[in-house]
Amino acid sequence: MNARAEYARAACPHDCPDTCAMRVTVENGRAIKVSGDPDHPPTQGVLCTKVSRYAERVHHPKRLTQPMKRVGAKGEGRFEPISWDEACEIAATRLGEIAQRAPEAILPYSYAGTMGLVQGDSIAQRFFHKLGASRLDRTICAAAGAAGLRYTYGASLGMLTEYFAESEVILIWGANPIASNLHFWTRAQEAKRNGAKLIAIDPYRSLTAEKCHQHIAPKPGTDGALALGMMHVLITEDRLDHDYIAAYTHGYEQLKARALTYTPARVARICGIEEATIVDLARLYGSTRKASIRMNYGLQRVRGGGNAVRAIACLPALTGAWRERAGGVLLSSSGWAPVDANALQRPDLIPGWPKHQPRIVNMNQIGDALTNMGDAEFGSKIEAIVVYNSNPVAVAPDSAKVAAGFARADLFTIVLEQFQTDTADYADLLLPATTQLEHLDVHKSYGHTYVMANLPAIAPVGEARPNTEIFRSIARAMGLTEPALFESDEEVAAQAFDWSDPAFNGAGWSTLKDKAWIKLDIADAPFANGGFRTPTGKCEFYSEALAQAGLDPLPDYLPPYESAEHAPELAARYPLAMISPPARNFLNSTFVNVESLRATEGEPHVDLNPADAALRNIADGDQVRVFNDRGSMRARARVSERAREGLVVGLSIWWKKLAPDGRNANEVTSQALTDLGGSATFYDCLVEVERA
Ligand SMILES: Nc1nc2c(c(=O)[nH]1)N[C@H]1C(S)=C(S)[C@@H](COP(=O)(O)OP(=O)(O)OC[C@H]3O[C@@H](n4cnc5c(=O)[nH]c(N)nc54)[C@H](O)[C@@H]3O)O[C@H]1N2
Ligand SMILES: Nc1nc2c(c(=O)[nH]1)N[C@H]1C(S)=C(S)[C@@H](COP(=O)(O)OP(=O)(O)OC[C@H]3O[C@@H](n4cnc5c(=O)[nH]c(N)nc54)[C@H](O)[C@@H]3O)O[C@H]1N2
Ligand code: SF4
Ligand SMILES: [Mo]
Repeated sequence: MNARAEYARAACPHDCPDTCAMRVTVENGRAIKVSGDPDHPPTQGVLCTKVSRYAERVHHPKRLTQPMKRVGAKGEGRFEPISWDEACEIAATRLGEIAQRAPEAILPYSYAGTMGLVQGDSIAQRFFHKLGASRLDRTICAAAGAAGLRYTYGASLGMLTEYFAESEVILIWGANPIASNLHFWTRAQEAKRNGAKLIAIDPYRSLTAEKCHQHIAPKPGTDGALALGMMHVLITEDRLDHDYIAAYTHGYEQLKARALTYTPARVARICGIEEATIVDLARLYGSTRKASIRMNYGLQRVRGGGNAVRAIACLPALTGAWRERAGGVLLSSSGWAPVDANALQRPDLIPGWPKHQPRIVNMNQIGDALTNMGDAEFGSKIEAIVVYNSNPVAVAPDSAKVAAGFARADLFTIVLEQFQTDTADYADLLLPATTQLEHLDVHKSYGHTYVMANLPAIAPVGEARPNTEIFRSIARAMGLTEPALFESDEEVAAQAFDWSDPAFNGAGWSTLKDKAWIKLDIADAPFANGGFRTPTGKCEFYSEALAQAGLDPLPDYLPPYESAEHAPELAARYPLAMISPPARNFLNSTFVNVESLRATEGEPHVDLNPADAALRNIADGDQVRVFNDRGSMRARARVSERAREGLVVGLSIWWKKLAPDGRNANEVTSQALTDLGGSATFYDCLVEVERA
């Protein structure tokens, strides 16, 4: 508890670009209120609905408070309490035996249940590295976009959120900030009040799209073509900043040749929108340098996601929008924070490193990895999986396979959780984890440029332990002695960043701990004079690195795997494109079990266009079955123009066991990977819908 105030200072741990600063009011050892810190500029005193209810989640009657071992069948969710000593002994014996014989048969599986650098990636990674376990490619969300930015700008870098408020034109592209990036929306509204024009580019009329001046609804997965079509207009009408292009970009002539093949007429056919819409959009975008783009990850969950991000990222370098602090692109700002990943994760602990590199399993293919590995083709079998900060049985694609994998009788499964999720039901050992109010952490943000500290506000609930402490306990039970495994959370936090980086201006861990956040020192208009982190130091329209990898060095449009263009036979059987973006009151599958928030979402729905509904004799409010060759789910139909023709939208991600049919949207999504980065393709998914 902060000595100078009646509240403790915390950082929101969730996978959300806003990384809010929170004030926690504590009474008699219980958190009774969580509110947004008015002093933290990005938070401006406001939390979203979900996290305003955080005390309800932390002290929820169904919090896991004791270690447990499975007594029922896998998936049934029946457990009995055991002591921590017994739990660690079981874990140590099984993991120790496997590690001695076949370390790569152990797989850690984690994502961003907490974005904290300490409870996310530190002691856990060190522990698995020390064992020589398989490594996880953490690609379920943003890997295509990250690769797109890396090949274009050199890292996940973008505009500073503050300055969107000064933009004259804002494209909100594949993003739904009212649901998923609230504090950006505040900036966009400031801009709107100052006269800016807001345009949403989204196949779905989202909560955000309906509040913009214009909503352009292309078919999902066609954004790369739209960006190239805009370039066509910018080039043929000479709405370019030739000086910027000459000084700070690489490969303009090649990009020009590519873009000239994307005539507005061709792009209109690909995207399913009017030719004039493309031309007008490009003209408006090219008419001012104070033009900004808030891209978000919604547009990169398709085959061509990496290329689409690359194409869009080229736009402000063509028009010179990067010269203005109110111009440019923001997809992620996470690359501005100088995280010291090697210090946190210690890959050097891997036996034989760097000559020996344990295999990498792509987390999007966990269904195949758990069910097919052990066949010669797929490498040796996964014998143990340790899940923390993630709920793969609900969130990973091709869910029937994921569940089948977790149901394997011969798989040893440990789940570290706050709640008994769909995944927890399959655990052999279910270990209670603390929440953000109970442990220490440090954070960077992917939506602003502050780093944050989170200090514990209350003692752990029940016998819950921080992830770090759980891995320290198992390591101790295994008899491991490597000192890096036993560092305290604060010692780890102090190593999370490279404090010598000029962005810190001399500040260190003690400053961060004392002040709760530090604004990184970054130029207002970061690329006004170039300074990209690519090999050429320029914005790389043409990427030599891509060429060397045998990939297309220029951005292009790749039709979705599951589209009439790419798979006409599949499209004949399954003519509707399904997307399953976040519901406003859930955060991925987190909060689905908080009753007040689930009540607001009601029940699983799918949005359908009236034309598609009529063709299938479906009325608003009917129960429908959504299906393809991978599986099916049920939902209540909402028939409206929100979904463009040919589109089905199932807001997500429901806990399967809290849905009436025990299923969610991931029954139909696929394990196919994106063009760049090996990301998931949740929104590249053809289905059919029928009345149930
Ligand atoms: N309330 C809430 N907030 C969240 C989350 C949550 O679950 N709930 N999740 C968090 C996480 S992990 C992430 S990654 C972000 C995700 O948030 P965003 O990055 O904003 O991404 P999505 O919500 O996946 O999609 C945003 C919009 O893109 C649209 N979209 C889908 N496919 C396409 C396409 O092909 N092209 C275009 N142009 N648009 C498309 C969707 O209809 C949706 O309205 O939000 C974070 N914040
Ligand atoms: N159909 C469909 N599927 C999707 C998406 C989609 O848009 N559509 N979005 C995808 C995206 S963008 C993402 S990022 C993934 C998200 O997938 P996940 O990262 O798995 O996110 P959550 O479902 O929120 O699950 C996080 C879990 O971590 C737990 N947790 C939180 N903090 C801690 C902690 O400190 N310790 C431990 N041990 N556990 C903790 C929470 O209780 C929660 O159950 O889902 C993906 N899946
Ligand atoms: S989920 Fe996002 S908007 Fe909500 S409190 Fe956390 S960081 Fe802020
Ligand atoms: Mo995500």
